[in-house]
Amino acid sequence: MRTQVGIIGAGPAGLLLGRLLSLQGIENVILERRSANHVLSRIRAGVLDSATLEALREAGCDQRMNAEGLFHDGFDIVSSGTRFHIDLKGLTGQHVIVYGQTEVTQDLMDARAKDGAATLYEAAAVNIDGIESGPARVAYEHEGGLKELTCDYIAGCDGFHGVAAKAIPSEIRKTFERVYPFGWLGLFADVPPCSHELIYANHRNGFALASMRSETRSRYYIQCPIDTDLADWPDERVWAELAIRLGEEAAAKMWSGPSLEKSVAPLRSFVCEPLRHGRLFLAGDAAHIVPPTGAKGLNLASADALVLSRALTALIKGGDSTLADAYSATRLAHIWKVERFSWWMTTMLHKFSEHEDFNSRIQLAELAYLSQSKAEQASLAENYVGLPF
Ligand code: RFL
Ligand code: PHB
Repeated sequence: MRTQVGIIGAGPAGLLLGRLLSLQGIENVILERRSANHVLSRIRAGVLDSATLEALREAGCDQRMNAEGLFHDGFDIVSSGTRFHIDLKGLTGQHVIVYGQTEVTQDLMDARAKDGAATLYEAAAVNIDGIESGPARVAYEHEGGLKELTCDYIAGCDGFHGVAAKAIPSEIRKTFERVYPFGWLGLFADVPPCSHELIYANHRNGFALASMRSETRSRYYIQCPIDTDLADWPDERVWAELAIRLGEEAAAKMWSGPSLEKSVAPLRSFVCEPLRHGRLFLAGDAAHIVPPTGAKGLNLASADALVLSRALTALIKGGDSTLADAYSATRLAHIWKVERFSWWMTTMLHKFSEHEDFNSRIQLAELAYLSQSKAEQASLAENYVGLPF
């Protein structure tokens, strides 16, 4: 099989890129290791910032998000039993939209089906070749056989465990990583949220987050040890711990119910440099991971897809390589700012030590300062709604 752009991965990065290229008349094929249903069933991001809003608008896939998404003008932080508000709208003039990654993915898959663009599901890329000399080739396993996709360019949108980043020679590829000493236990339930906006909590038992997917569906998280066995956390225990960590006001309004999904996710910061080598370009989690505290992973993937679609369009349709040559540096300048913000939110809100040590006092001082300083709130807010890129 031959195409102009071979895309590995049908997560948000791959699907957005594919749609934006199809709108420009550029032929592309997506190879996805999992089934469409599996991709659609992964409950992940929920908060969309300006990057995803812009990308979905440009992709013509924002109608349902605008109709069904929840527009949030702020969120609350609870620290030492005190709850304070971050007024995103007042501080930046912008809002975020709560609309699940599963819905974004569904909308992009529907658009792709209408475009008639090819997606091979249960097709796992196993090897990448020819990115320096061309033609670029992706070897993949599909329907019991080993096949090959030949393309002008390859977009590695295959997430953190993908194969694309590893095709950049090790003497060129440099990675930066921080693994946090805890995870998030997430619980999804068919109950109304305990507040009309999100609540992030720093508690001596650890971090907690109250989020949602709609007026009737709640998404909650608690910080937990990385080796947590879900069998030790029946729903009742999770609800009880949420009530403690989120504070009395939230607990009084909290509806509990059976979980529809419960899982533990690790927290990691990771960047792979550069994002381009020859005919291979990386986008999304394949190139970088942020801990979810700042709600930025999907939004970074959207920004990558938007910038990459413009670069590939100029290259393929206009023969102009300026944007493609600048892709890695342009994106890394933004990515590192978002890495910093996600690390900072994580550091400020999680419990790192059993002891009340220097770091935990600094953390409390930071939260007290944040609760009082409009200047620090403005800094948080402009990062949360999405920095320009
Ligand atoms: P994805 O979504 O992981 O998609 C990559 C796809 O590539 C496929 N794949 C392969 N296909 C073919 N051949 C191979 N060899 C392949 N290897 C892998 C995979 O099957 C998969 O379908 O990456 P993408 O597209 O870059 O999108 C990134 C986002 O999914 C991710 O950053 C966010 O979900 C992160 N995230 C959040 N981001 C936000 O912006 N806001 C949030 O509120 C937010 N909350 C979260 C999150 C992530 C979480 N977890 C579980 C890590 C909350 C959580 C709990
Ligand atoms: C979510 O709703 O899944 C969510 C919201 C905010 C975050 C992370 C995850 O910071």
